[in-house]
Amino acid sequence: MELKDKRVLVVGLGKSGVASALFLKARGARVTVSDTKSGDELRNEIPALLDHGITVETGGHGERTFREQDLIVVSPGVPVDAPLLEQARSLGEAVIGEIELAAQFLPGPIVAITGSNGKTTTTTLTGEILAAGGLPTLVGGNIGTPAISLAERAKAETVIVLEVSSFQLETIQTFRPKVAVVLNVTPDHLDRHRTFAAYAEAKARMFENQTDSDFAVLNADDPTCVAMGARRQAQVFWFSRQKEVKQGAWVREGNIVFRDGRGQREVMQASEIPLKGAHNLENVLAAVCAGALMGCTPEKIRKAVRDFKAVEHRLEFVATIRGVDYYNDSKATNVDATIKALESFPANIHLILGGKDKGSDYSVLNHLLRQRVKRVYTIGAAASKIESQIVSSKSGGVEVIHAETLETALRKANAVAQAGDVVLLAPACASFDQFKNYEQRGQVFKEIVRGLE
Ligand code: UMA
Repeated sequence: MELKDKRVLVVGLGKSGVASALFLKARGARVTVSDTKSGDELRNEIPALLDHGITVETGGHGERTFREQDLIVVSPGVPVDAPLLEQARSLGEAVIGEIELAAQFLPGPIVAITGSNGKTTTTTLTGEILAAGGLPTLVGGNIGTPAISLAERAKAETVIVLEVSSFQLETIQTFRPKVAVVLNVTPDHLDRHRTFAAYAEAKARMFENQTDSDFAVLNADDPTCVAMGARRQAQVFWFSRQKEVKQGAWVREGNIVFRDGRGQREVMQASEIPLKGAHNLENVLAAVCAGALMGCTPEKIRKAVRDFKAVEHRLEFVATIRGVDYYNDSKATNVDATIKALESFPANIHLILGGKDKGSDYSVLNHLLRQRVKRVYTIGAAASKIESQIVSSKSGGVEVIHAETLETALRKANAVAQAGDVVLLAPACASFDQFKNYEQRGQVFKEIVRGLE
Protein backbone atom coordinates (compact mmCIF):
# COMPACT_ATOMS: atom_id res chain seq x y z
CA MET A 1 0.00 0.00 0.00
CA GLU A 2 1.37 3.41 -0.95
CA LEU A 3 0.94 5.88 1.91
CA LYS A 4 2.89 8.89 0.67
CA ASP A 5 0.70 12.00 0.86
CA LYS A 6 -2.43 9.90 1.48
CA ARG A 7 -4.96 11.41 3.85
CA VAL A 8 -5.39 8.92 6.66
CA LEU A 9 -7.64 9.17 9.70
CA VAL A 10 -6.84 7.05 12.75
CA VAL A 11 -9.81 6.50 15.06
CA GLY A 12 -9.01 5.95 18.73
CA LEU A 13 -5.92 7.13 20.53
CA GLY A 14 -5.07 4.10 22.69
CA LYS A 15 -2.11 1.83 22.06
CA SER A 16 -3.26 0.83 18.56
CA GLY A 17 -4.07 4.37 17.49
CA VAL A 18 -0.80 5.92 18.67
CA ALA A 19 1.28 3.16 17.03
CA SER A 20 -0.72 3.37 13.79
CA ALA A 21 -0.53 7.16 13.58
CA LEU A 22 3.24 7.22 14.10
CA PHE A 23 3.76 4.42 11.57
CA LEU A 24 1.59 6.11 8.95
CA LYS A 25 3.29 9.45 9.47
CA ALA A 26 6.74 7.85 9.13
CA ARG A 27 5.59 6.49 5.77
CA GLY A 28 4.65 9.95 4.54
CA ALA A 29 0.89 9.99 5.08
CA ARG A 30 -1.05 13.08 6.14
CA VAL A 31 -2.40 11.80 9.43
CA THR A 32 -5.25 12.94 11.65
CA VAL A 33 -6.25 11.11 14.82
CA SER A 34 -9.65 11.43 16.47
CA ASP A 35 -10.76 10.31 19.92
CA THR A 36 -13.89 10.78 22.02
CA LYS A 37 -11.80 11.43 25.15
CA SER A 38 -10.91 14.99 26.14
CA GLY A 39 -7.53 16.55 25.47
CA ASP A 40 -6.90 16.46 29.20
CA GLU A 41 -7.53 12.72 29.41
CA LEU A 42 -5.14 12.20 26.50
CA ARG A 43 -2.47 14.58 27.74
CA ASN A 44 0.16 11.81 27.83
CA GLU A 45 -0.43 10.73 24.24
CA ILE A 46 -0.91 14.04 22.43
CA PRO A 47 2.54 15.79 22.61
CA ALA A 48 4.43 13.06 20.71
CA LEU A 49 1.81 13.11 17.97
CA LEU A 50 1.91 16.89 17.61
CA ASP A 51 5.72 16.75 17.53
CA HIS A 52 5.46 14.51 14.50
CA GLY A 53 3.07 16.87 12.74
CA ILE A 54 -0.03 14.72 13.27
CA THR A 55 -3.36 16.53 13.57
CA VAL A 56 -5.25 15.62 16.75
CA GLU A 57 -9.01 15.86 17.32
CA THR A 58 -10.26 15.21 20.87
CA GLY A 59 -13.57 15.34 22.72
CA GLY A 60 -15.55 13.55 20.00
CA HIS A 61 -15.45 12.51 16.37
CA GLY A 62 -16.30 15.38 14.02
CA GLU A 63 -18.42 14.43 11.04
CA ARG A 64 -16.23 16.49 8.73
CA THR A 65 -13.10 14.76 10.00
CA PHE A 66 -14.40 11.51 8.51
CA ARG A 67 -14.97 13.05 5.08
CA GLU A 68 -12.40 13.20 2.33
CA GLN A 69 -10.02 10.65 3.78
CA ASP A 70 -8.25 8.13 1.56
CA LEU A 71 -8.07 5.61 4.37
CA ILE A 72 -9.52 5.21 7.86
CA VAL A 73 -7.69 3.00 10.37
CA VAL A 74 -9.83 2.03 13.35
CA SER A 75 -8.72 0.86 16.78
CA PRO A 76 -10.21 -2.46 17.93
CA GLY A 77 -12.31 -0.80 20.63
CA VAL A 78 -14.24 1.24 18.04
CA PRO A 79 -17.47 -0.52 16.96
CA VAL A 80 -17.29 -1.39 13.24
CA ASP A 81 -20.87 -0.29 12.68
CA ALA A 82 -20.39 3.20 14.17
CA PRO A 83 -22.51 5.58 12.02
CA LEU A 84 -19.53 7.71 11.00
CA LEU A 85 -17.72 4.63 9.72
CA GLU A 86 -20.82 3.53 7.80
CA GLN A 87 -20.96 7.00 6.28
CA ALA A 88 -17.28 6.82 5.31
CA ARG A 89 -17.80 3.45 3.62
CA SER A 90 -20.78 4.79 1.73
CA LEU A 91 -18.51 7.60 0.47
CA GLY A 92 -16.12 4.96 -0.86
CA GLU A 93 -13.44 5.46 1.78
CA ALA A 94 -11.44 2.40 2.79
CA VAL A 95 -11.97 1.43 6.45
CA ILE A 96 -9.52 -1.08 7.94
CA GLY A 97 -8.34 -2.05 11.40
CA GLU A 98 -4.86 -1.77 12.85
CA ILE A 99 -4.24 -5.52 12.33
CA GLU A 100 -5.04 -5.20 8.64
CA LEU A 101 -2.67 -2.23 8.34
CA ALA A 102 0.03 -4.33 10.03
CA ALA A 103 -0.69 -7.33 7.79
CA GLN A 104 0.06 -5.19 4.75
CA PHE A 105 3.47 -4.17 6.08
CA LEU A 106 4.70 -7.30 7.88
CA PRO A 107 6.92 -9.08 5.35
CA GLY A 108 7.31 -12.49 7.03
CA PRO A 109 5.01 -15.33 8.00
CA ILE A 110 2.32 -14.74 10.64
CA VAL A 111 1.26 -17.25 13.27
CA ALA A 112 -2.06 -15.90 14.56
CA ILE A 113 -3.85 -17.13 17.65
CA THR A 114 -7.40 -16.38 18.69
CA GLY A 115 -10.02 -17.95 20.93
CA SER A 116 -12.27 -16.86 23.74
CA ASN A 117 -9.73 -17.98 26.32
CA GLY A 118 -6.08 -18.95 26.46
CA LYS A 119 -4.94 -16.56 23.72
CA THR A 120 -2.31 -14.79 25.78
CA THR A 121 -0.79 -17.93 27.24
CA THR A 122 -0.74 -19.72 23.89
CA THR A 123 0.67 -16.71 22.05
CA THR A 124 3.46 -16.25 24.58
CA LEU A 125 4.27 -19.96 24.63
CA THR A 126 4.23 -20.22 20.84
CA GLY A 127 6.64 -17.28 20.67
CA GLU A 128 8.97 -19.07 23.08
CA ILE A 129 8.76 -22.37 21.18
CA LEU A 130 9.63 -20.69 17.88
CA ALA A 131 12.50 -18.76 19.47
CA ALA A 132 13.78 -22.00 21.06
CA GLY A 133 13.53 -23.56 17.61
CA GLY A 134 15.96 -20.94 16.32
CA LEU A 135 13.47 -18.82 14.36
CA PRO A 136 13.71 -15.02 14.55
CA THR A 137 10.42 -14.25 16.31
CA LEU A 138 8.44 -11.18 17.37
CA VAL A 139 5.29 -11.40 19.51
CA GLY A 140 2.45 -8.87 19.62
CA GLY A 141 -1.17 -8.03 18.84
CA ASN A 142 -4.01 -8.09 21.36
CA ILE A 143 -1.49 -9.28 23.96
CA GLY A 144 -0.51 -5.61 24.35
CA THR A 145 2.13 -4.65 21.74
CA PRO A 146 0.24 -3.42 18.66
CA ALA A 147 1.07 -5.50 15.60
CA ILE A 148 1.84 -2.37 13.58
CA SER A 149 4.62 -1.44 15.99
CA LEU A 150 6.43 -4.67 14.96
CA ALA A 151 6.50 -3.67 11.29
CA GLU A 152 9.64 -1.53 11.53
CA ARG A 153 11.65 -4.32 13.17
CA ALA A 154 10.36 -7.29 11.17
CA LYS A 155 12.49 -8.70 8.37
CA ALA A 156 11.36 -11.15 5.69
CA GLU A 157 12.50 -14.12 7.77
CA THR A 158 10.95 -12.87 11.04
CA VAL A 159 8.01 -14.95 12.22
CA ILE A 160 5.33 -12.74 13.75
CA VAL A 161 3.26 -14.39 16.46
CA LEU A 162 0.05 -12.42 16.96
CA GLU A 163 -2.70 -12.68 19.51
CA VAL A 164 -5.79 -11.60 17.62
CA SER A 165 -9.19 -10.62 19.04
CA SER A 166 -12.62 -10.84 17.46
CA PHE A 167 -12.70 -7.03 17.39
CA GLN A 168 -9.53 -6.95 15.31
CA LEU A 169 -10.79 -9.64 12.93
CA GLU A 170 -13.91 -7.62 12.11
CA THR A 171 -11.83 -5.11 10.15
CA ILE A 172 -9.41 -7.31 8.20
CA GLN A 173 -9.26 -7.53 4.41
CA THR A 174 -6.10 -9.33 3.30
CA PHE A 175 -4.79 -10.61 6.67
CA ARG A 176 -3.54 -14.12 5.93
CA PRO A 177 -1.76 -16.09 8.65
CA LYS A 178 0.55 -18.95 7.65
CA VAL A 179 -0.72 -20.72 10.77
CA ALA A 180 -4.10 -19.68 12.20
CA VAL A 181 -5.07 -21.13 15.57
CA VAL A 182 -8.57 -20.99 17.08
CA LEU A 183 -8.39 -22.32 20.64
CA ASN A 184 -12.08 -22.32 21.56
CA VAL A 185 -15.19 -20.24 21.00
CA THR A 186 -17.49 -19.60 23.96
CA PRO A 187 -19.76 -16.59 24.56
CA ASP A 188 -17.88 -13.30 25.06
CA HIS A 189 -18.23 -9.68 23.97
CA LEU A 190 -21.94 -10.18 23.22
CA ASP A 191 -22.50 -6.52 24.10
CA ARG A 192 -20.60 -5.68 20.91
CA HIS A 193 -21.17 -8.65 18.56
CA ARG A 194 -24.82 -9.06 19.73
CA THR A 195 -25.12 -12.78 18.88
CA PHE A 196 -22.88 -15.77 19.47
CA ALA A 197 -23.10 -16.57 15.76
CA ALA A 198 -21.76 -13.13 14.81
CA TYR A 199 -18.95 -13.50 17.35
CA ALA A 200 -18.00 -16.97 16.02
CA GLU A 201 -18.17 -15.60 12.47
CA ALA A 202 -15.66 -12.87 13.40
CA LYS A 203 -13.30 -15.52 14.80
CA ALA A 204 -13.65 -17.63 11.65
CA ARG A 205 -12.28 -14.74 9.62
CA MET A 206 -8.83 -15.99 10.69
CA PHE A 207 -9.07 -18.45 7.78
CA GLU A 208 -10.71 -16.19 5.20
CA ASN A 209 -7.61 -15.50 3.08
CA GLN A 210 -5.70 -18.72 3.71
CA THR A 211 -4.87 -21.09 0.86
CA ASP A 212 -3.94 -24.77 0.83
CA SER A 213 -0.32 -23.91 1.57
CA ASP A 214 -1.40 -22.50 4.98
CA PHE A 215 -2.48 -24.25 8.18
CA ALA A 216 -5.59 -24.00 10.33
CA VAL A 217 -5.17 -25.34 13.88
CA LEU A 218 -8.43 -26.08 15.67
CA ASN A 219 -9.68 -27.60 18.93
CA ALA A 220 -11.29 -30.96 18.16
CA ASP A 221 -13.07 -30.88 21.55
CA ASP A 222 -14.88 -27.58 20.85
CA PRO A 223 -18.06 -27.87 18.74
CA THR A 224 -17.76 -24.39 17.22
CA CYS A 225 -14.16 -25.10 16.18
CA VAL A 226 -15.24 -28.43 14.67
CA ALA A 227 -17.86 -26.60 12.60
CA MET A 228 -15.21 -24.11 11.45
CA GLY A 229 -12.93 -26.93 10.30
CA ALA A 230 -15.49 -28.13 7.80
CA ARG A 231 -15.13 -25.15 5.50
CA ARG A 232 -11.48 -24.17 5.37
CA GLN A 233 -9.14 -23.81 2.41
CA ALA A 234 -6.08 -24.35 4.59
CA GLN A 235 -4.75 -27.74 5.72
CA VAL A 236 -6.53 -28.47 8.99
CA PHE A 237 -4.62 -29.72 12.03
CA TRP A 238 -6.53 -30.63 15.18
CA PHE A 239 -5.59 -30.75 18.83
CA SER A 240 -7.47 -32.69 21.47
CA ARG A 241 -7.26 -33.42 25.17
CA GLN A 242 -9.70 -36.28 24.81
CA LYS A 243 -9.17 -38.22 21.60
CA GLU A 244 -6.73 -39.20 18.90
CA VAL A 245 -6.71 -36.88 15.87
CA LYS A 246 -5.87 -37.58 12.25
CA GLN A 247 -3.40 -34.72 11.94
CA GLY A 248 -2.24 -32.60 14.87
CA ALA A 249 -1.56 -33.08 18.59
CA TRP A 250 -3.22 -35.23 21.25
CA VAL A 251 -2.42 -37.12 24.44
CA ARG A 252 -1.66 -40.84 24.22
CA GLU A 253 -1.11 -42.62 27.53
CA GLY A 254 0.15 -39.43 29.15
CA ASN A 255 2.37 -38.46 26.22
CA ILE A 256 1.79 -35.51 23.89
CA VAL A 257 2.04 -36.80 20.33
CA PHE A 258 2.15 -34.78 17.10
CA ARG A 259 1.25 -36.29 13.72
CA ASP A 260 1.51 -34.86 10.21
CA GLY A 261 2.04 -36.33 6.72
CA ARG A 262 5.54 -37.44 7.75
CA GLY A 263 4.34 -39.63 10.60
CA GLN A 264 3.97 -39.20 14.35
CA ARG A 265 6.42 -38.30 17.08
CA GLU A 266 6.30 -38.01 20.84
CA VAL A 267 6.91 -34.50 22.07
CA MET A 268 6.81 -34.72 25.88
CA GLN A 269 4.85 -36.07 28.82
CA ALA A 270 1.75 -34.09 29.69
CA SER A 271 2.86 -34.21 33.35
CA GLU A 272 5.89 -32.06 32.45
CA ILE A 273 3.67 -29.03 31.70
CA PRO A 274 4.39 -26.45 34.39
CA LEU A 275 0.92 -24.80 34.23
CA LYS A 276 -2.25 -25.53 36.21
CA GLY A 277 -5.55 -26.62 34.70
CA ALA A 278 -6.92 -28.76 31.86
CA HIS A 279 -7.34 -25.64 29.71
CA ASN A 280 -3.60 -25.14 29.82
CA LEU A 281 -3.09 -28.62 28.38
CA GLU A 282 -5.21 -27.44 25.44
CA ASN A 283 -3.11 -24.28 25.13
CA VAL A 284 0.06 -26.37 25.10
CA LEU A 285 -1.35 -28.78 22.49
CA ALA A 286 -2.20 -25.83 20.25
CA ALA A 287 1.26 -24.29 20.69
CA VAL A 288 2.86 -27.70 19.97
CA CYS A 289 0.96 -27.80 16.66
CA ALA A 290 1.99 -24.25 15.75
CA GLY A 291 5.62 -24.95 16.67
CA ALA A 292 5.77 -28.24 14.77
CA LEU A 293 4.10 -26.70 11.69
CA MET A 294 6.74 -23.97 11.68
CA GLY A 295 9.44 -26.65 11.71
CA CYS A 296 10.51 -26.84 15.37
CA THR A 297 11.77 -30.21 16.59
CA PRO A 298 10.09 -32.09 19.46
CA GLU A 299 13.19 -31.52 21.64
CA LYS A 300 13.04 -27.74 21.23
CA ILE A 301 9.29 -27.68 21.79
CA ARG A 302 9.65 -29.76 24.94
CA LYS A 303 12.35 -27.48 26.32
CA ALA A 304 10.31 -24.31 25.70
CA VAL A 305 7.19 -25.79 27.32
CA ARG A 306 9.08 -27.08 30.36
CA ASP A 307 10.73 -23.67 30.90
CA PHE A 308 7.47 -21.74 30.47
CA LYS A 309 6.22 -19.57 33.33
CA ALA A 310 2.53 -18.67 33.76
CA VAL A 311 1.59 -15.37 32.15
CA GLU A 312 0.92 -12.49 34.56
CA HIS A 313 -2.78 -12.13 35.53
CA ARG A 314 -3.55 -15.58 34.09
CA LEU A 315 -4.22 -17.91 37.02
CA GLU A 316 -1.11 -16.37 38.53
CA PHE A 317 -0.11 -17.59 41.98
CA VAL A 318 0.42 -14.55 44.24
CA ALA A 319 1.03 -15.69 47.83
CA THR A 320 0.16 -18.11 50.59
CA ILE A 321 -1.03 -16.35 53.73
CA ARG A 322 -1.71 -18.50 56.81
CA GLY A 323 -2.20 -21.50 54.56
CA VAL A 324 -4.59 -19.72 52.15
CA ASP A 325 -3.46 -19.52 48.50
CA TYR A 326 -4.24 -16.33 46.56
CA TYR A 327 -4.55 -16.50 42.77
CA ASN A 328 -4.85 -13.59 40.34
CA ASP A 329 -6.86 -14.47 37.23
CA SER A 330 -7.79 -10.88 36.36
CA LYS A 331 -7.60 -11.90 32.68
CA ALA A 332 -10.69 -14.08 33.27
CA THR A 333 -12.89 -11.41 31.71
CA ASN A 334 -15.69 -13.74 30.61
CA VAL A 335 -17.78 -16.48 32.16
CA ASP A 336 -16.02 -19.32 30.37
CA ALA A 337 -12.63 -18.19 31.66
CA THR A 338 -14.06 -18.18 35.18
CA ILE A 339 -15.33 -21.73 34.65
CA LYS A 340 -11.83 -22.78 33.59
CA ALA A 341 -10.31 -21.11 36.64
CA LEU A 342 -12.82 -22.84 38.96
CA GLU A 343 -12.09 -26.19 37.30
CA SER A 344 -8.42 -25.76 38.27
CA PHE A 345 -9.17 -26.05 42.02
CA PRO A 346 -11.14 -28.96 43.46
CA ALA A 347 -12.86 -27.14 46.38
CA ASN A 348 -12.80 -24.45 49.09
CA ILE A 349 -12.68 -21.46 46.74
CA HIS A 350 -13.47 -17.88 47.74
CA LEU A 351 -14.34 -16.36 44.38
CA ILE A 352 -14.32 -12.66 43.54
CA LEU A 353 -16.76 -11.94 40.70
CA GLY A 354 -17.85 -8.75 38.97
CA GLY A 355 -16.80 -5.64 37.07
CA LYS A 356 -18.26 -4.36 33.83
CA ASP A 357 -20.88 -6.73 32.43
CA LYS A 358 -20.64 -7.74 28.76
CA GLY A 359 -24.14 -9.12 28.35
CA SER A 360 -23.11 -12.42 29.99
CA ASP A 361 -25.22 -15.17 31.53
CA TYR A 362 -23.76 -15.88 34.98
CA SER A 363 -26.28 -18.62 35.82
CA VAL A 364 -24.06 -21.13 33.97
CA LEU A 365 -21.66 -20.83 36.92
CA ASN A 366 -24.17 -22.19 39.44
CA HIS A 367 -23.21 -25.83 39.09
CA LEU A 368 -19.51 -25.23 39.76
CA LEU A 369 -20.23 -22.67 42.48
CA ARG A 370 -22.27 -25.24 44.36
CA GLN A 371 -19.57 -27.91 43.96
CA ARG A 372 -16.38 -25.98 44.62
CA VAL A 373 -16.99 -22.51 46.04
CA LYS A 374 -17.37 -21.57 49.71
CA ARG A 375 -18.26 -17.92 49.16
CA VAL A 376 -18.71 -15.49 46.29
CA TYR A 377 -17.78 -11.81 46.72
CA THR A 378 -19.37 -9.49 44.16
CA ILE A 379 -17.73 -6.26 43.05
CA GLY A 380 -18.32 -3.48 40.52
CA ALA A 381 -21.15 -2.51 38.23
CA ALA A 382 -22.22 -6.07 37.40
CA ALA A 383 -22.68 -7.06 41.08
CA SER A 384 -26.48 -6.87 41.20
CA LYS A 385 -26.91 -8.70 37.88
CA ILE A 386 -24.61 -11.47 39.11
CA GLU A 387 -26.46 -11.64 42.45
CA SER A 388 -29.76 -12.02 40.62
CA GLN A 389 -28.46 -14.90 38.48
CA ILE A 390 -26.54 -17.04 40.94
CA VAL A 391 -28.33 -19.21 43.45
CA SER A 392 -27.63 -17.96 46.98
CA SER A 393 -27.27 -19.99 50.17
CA LYS A 394 -30.87 -19.10 51.11
CA SER A 395 -31.99 -21.21 48.15
CA GLY A 396 -29.47 -24.02 48.62
CA GLY A 397 -26.66 -22.36 46.65
CA VAL A 398 -23.52 -20.51 47.61
CA GLU A 399 -23.04 -17.75 50.18
CA VAL A 400 -22.85 -14.38 48.39
CA ILE A 401 -21.25 -11.29 49.92
CA HIS A 402 -21.86 -7.92 48.25
CA ALA A 403 -18.37 -6.43 48.58
CA GLU A 404 -18.48 -3.51 46.13
CA THR A 405 -14.68 -3.21 45.81
CA LEU A 406 -11.73 -5.56 45.38
CA GLU A 407 -10.24 -4.31 48.62
CA THR A 408 -13.38 -5.09 50.65
CA ALA A 409 -13.72 -8.48 48.96
CA LEU A 410 -10.15 -9.40 49.83
CA ARG A 411 -10.43 -8.20 53.43
CA LYS A 412 -13.63 -10.16 53.94
CA ALA A 413 -12.16 -13.27 52.34
CA ASN A 414 -8.97 -12.95 54.39
CA ALA A 415 -11.02 -12.69 57.58
CA VAL A 416 -12.81 -16.03 57.10
CA ALA A 417 -10.61 -18.18 54.82
CA GLN A 418 -9.00 -21.18 56.49
CA ALA A 419 -5.76 -23.01 55.73
CA GLY A 420 -6.27 -25.03 52.54
CA ASP A 421 -8.71 -22.52 51.02
CA VAL A 422 -8.08 -20.61 47.80
CA VAL A 423 -8.94 -16.94 47.24
CA LEU A 424 -9.41 -16.44 43.53
CA LEU A 425 -9.97 -13.30 41.47
CA ALA A 426 -11.63 -14.66 38.31
CA PRO A 427 -14.23 -11.94 37.80
CA ALA A 428 -16.00 -13.01 34.56
CA CYS A 429 -16.29 -9.34 33.62
CA ALA A 430 -14.31 -6.55 32.01
CA SER A 431 -12.51 -4.17 34.35
CA PHE A 432 -13.35 -0.80 32.88
CA ASP A 433 -15.96 0.23 35.51
CA GLN A 434 -13.39 0.45 38.33
CA PHE A 435 -9.99 0.05 36.66
CA LYS A 436 -8.04 1.22 33.63
CA ASN A 437 -7.74 -2.34 32.33
CA TYR A 438 -7.45 -5.94 33.52
CA GLU A 439 -3.71 -5.50 34.11
CA GLN A 440 -4.31 -2.70 36.59
CA ARG A 441 -7.06 -4.76 38.29
CA GLY A 442 -4.57 -7.63 38.65
CA GLN A 443 -1.85 -5.31 39.98
CA VAL A 444 -4.24 -3.85 42.57
CA PHE A 445 -5.25 -7.37 43.61
CA LYS A 446 -1.62 -8.36 44.08
CA GLU A 447 -0.75 -5.21 46.04
CA ILE A 448 -3.67 -5.70 48.42
CA VAL A 449 -2.83 -9.39 48.88
CA ARG A 450 0.78 -8.57 49.67
CA GLY A 451 -0.47 -6.02 52.20
CA LEU A 452 -2.45 -8.75 53.96
CA GLU A 453 0.69 -10.68 54.86
N1 UMA B 1 -12.43 5.38 21.24
C1 UMA B 1 -12.92 6.34 20.38
N2 UMA B 1 -14.11 6.11 19.76
C2 UMA B 1 -14.85 4.99 19.97
C3 UMA B 1 -14.33 4.00 20.84
C4 UMA B 1 -13.11 4.23 21.45
O1 UMA B 1 -12.29 7.38 20.20
O2 UMA B 1 -15.92 4.85 19.37
C5 UMA B 1 -11.13 5.60 21.88
C6 UMA B 1 -11.13 5.59 23.37
O3 UMA B 1 -11.54 6.82 23.91
C7 UMA B 1 -9.67 5.26 23.69
C8 UMA B 1 -9.22 4.49 22.47
O4 UMA B 1 -10.26 4.57 21.51
O5 UMA B 1 -8.87 6.42 23.84
C9 UMA B 1 -9.00 3.05 22.89
O6 UMA B 1 -8.82 2.20 21.78
P1 UMA B 1 -8.95 0.64 22.01
O7 UMA B 1 -10.09 0.35 22.92
O8 UMA B 1 -8.94 -0.01 20.70
O9 UMA B 1 -7.65 0.31 22.89
P2 UMA B 1 -6.10 0.15 22.56
O10 UMA B 1 -5.37 0.84 23.67
O11 UMA B 1 -5.76 0.53 21.19
O12 UMA B 1 -5.94 -1.41 22.82
C10 UMA B 1 -6.30 -2.34 21.82
C11 UMA B 1 -6.97 -3.54 22.46
N3 UMA B 1 -8.18 -3.09 23.18
C12 UMA B 1 -9.41 -3.56 22.84
O13 UMA B 1 -9.61 -4.35 21.98
C13 UMA B 1 -10.57 -3.02 23.65
C14 UMA B 1 -6.02 -4.19 23.44
O14 UMA B 1 -6.61 -5.39 23.90
C15 UMA B 1 -4.73 -4.56 22.72
O15 UMA B 1 -3.79 -5.05 23.66
C16 UMA B 1 -4.14 -3.34 22.01
O16 UMA B 1 -5.14 -2.77 21.13
C17 UMA B 1 -2.92 -3.69 21.15
O17 UMA B 1 -3.27 -4.51 20.07
C18 UMA B 1 -7.13 -5.37 25.26
C19 UMA B 1 -8.52 -6.00 25.30
O18 UMA B 1 -9.23 -5.79 26.27
C20 UMA B 1 -6.21 -6.18 26.14
N4 UMA B 1 -8.90 -6.81 24.30
C21 UMA B 1 -10.15 -7.53 24.30
C22 UMA B 1 -9.96 -8.90 24.96
O19 UMA B 1 -8.83 -9.38 25.01
O20 UMA B 1 -10.99 -9.46 25.41
C23 UMA B 1 -10.61 -7.73 22.88
